[in-house]
Formats: sequence, structure tokens, C-alpha cells
Amino acid sequence: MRKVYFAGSIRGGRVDAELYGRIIRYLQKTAVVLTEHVGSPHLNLLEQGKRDVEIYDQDTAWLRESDVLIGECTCPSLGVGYELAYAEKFGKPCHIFYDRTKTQLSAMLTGNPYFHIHPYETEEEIYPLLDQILR
Ligand code: 6K6
Repeated sequence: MRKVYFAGSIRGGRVDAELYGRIIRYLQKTAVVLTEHVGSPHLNLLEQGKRDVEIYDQDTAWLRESDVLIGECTCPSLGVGYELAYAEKFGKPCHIFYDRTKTQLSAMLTGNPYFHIHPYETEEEIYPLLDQILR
């Protein structure tokens, strides 16, 4: 099965955490999601005891190991922006989703033709696109 690095905001804000969880559970039907914790409602508990250096080392290793990055970028996150640039450097395909009724994506993403950008208006539009990406 293909390995997906799912990227979503953590310290950037957790308003969309439940959406991340639904996307991750959908992806897990046909792929391995290396970053399941990004959709967890209990992240604060999980985070206790982990040092930032360990988080960085683990996540960059998973990025190098992944086949594709899928990011939900409606809630802006410095960490997700960094991960996108890191994945690009290692030649990983990057798919970026965002709700265009809620936000305008950074020009540093929309202006880079390397990224596959998927603006959506309703959540239901996301799932058939995920099917195409994993096909
Ligand atoms: C969670 C579960 C266990 O330990 C934790 C601690 N925090 C993080 N763990 C794993 N990845 C993280 C953590 N904090 C940020 N990240 C990575 O950065 C994720 O892969 C997200 O895609 C991204 C979010 O960045 P911020 O800047 O919004 O925190």
C-alpha cells in the first residue's frame, strides 16, 4: 500500500482537526497514513513528553519515506508550509487542499507550479479527488 504523509495544522490552530480525522480515516481504506496523530482529538495528551527535536527528526524521516504528501491548508501552519517545501526538495508529489470560501492560500504555494492545488467549497468534493490521487 502507498504511504501518505498527511499534513495539517497543529500549533497553527486545531479548528479543522475533525476534518483531518475524517480525511485520514478515508485515506486509510486504501493507503498507509504515516501521520495519523495529526487528526487526533487527543493531541495535547500525545504531545506530552515528546521533544521538538524528536518530532522534527521523526516527521522529516517519514517525509523521506512517503510516496505522496496530502495537506489540508485551510488553517495556515508554519509547520505544514515547511513540510511542503521539504517534500518538494525530495521530489515527493504534493497535493494541497483548502476551502476557498474560508481562506486565500499563500502565493508561495499557488505560485509554485510544482504543487497540485485543489480548492474546494464543500467537504464532499475532497473524497473523489483523494481517489484519483491514490489510483
Ligand atoms: C503529537 C502526537 C505525538 O506527539 C505529538 C507532538 N507534535 C507533533 N507530532 C508530530 N508532528 C507534528 C507535531 N507538531 C507538528 N507536527 C508536524 O507539523 C505535523 O506533521 C503537521 O503536519 C505540522 C503542523 O505544524 P504546526 O506548525 O501547525 O504545529
